Amino acid sequence: MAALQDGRILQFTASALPSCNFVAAVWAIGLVTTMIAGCGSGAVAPSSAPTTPAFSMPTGPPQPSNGATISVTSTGFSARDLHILPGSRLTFVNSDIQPHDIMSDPFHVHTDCPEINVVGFLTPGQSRASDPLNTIRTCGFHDHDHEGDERFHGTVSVEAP
Ligand SMILES: [Cu+2]
Repeated sequence: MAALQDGRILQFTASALPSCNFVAAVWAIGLVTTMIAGCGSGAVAPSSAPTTPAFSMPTGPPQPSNGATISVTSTGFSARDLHILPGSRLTFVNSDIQPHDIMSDPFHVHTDCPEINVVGFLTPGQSRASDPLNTIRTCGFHDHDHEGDERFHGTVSVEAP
């Protein structure tokens, strides 16, 4: 029984190899490249099997909201990419046990969006809102005590509805 199975395997192998070798030889000299796929038995796997990558529909930019609240903890701002409607405010809540000092960018000079500078120094548990942000633009803000730390830096885009 075992001998019979071995015989079948040998017979199959012997008949399969020459055609594969022939196709490989033809491919090697560059005459026919598409014949490789016909060799079968997976001996020559297509190198570029088409795969369909997971594709999600683009969701578009975030819709601006009527103001936003950001809490500050020892690990930074709870939100660092905000989109609000013109005329609305950012409210900062100090949820830390340390004070934080909320200022507009740029670092050190704080001149970009003075509306944010009114938030300023917040003791633990304290909160304060910015002035209304009326101009369509993007403002950077940061904790002045953590300048250069990305976790304490954010941007708010004031966008038309
Ligand atoms: Cu600063």
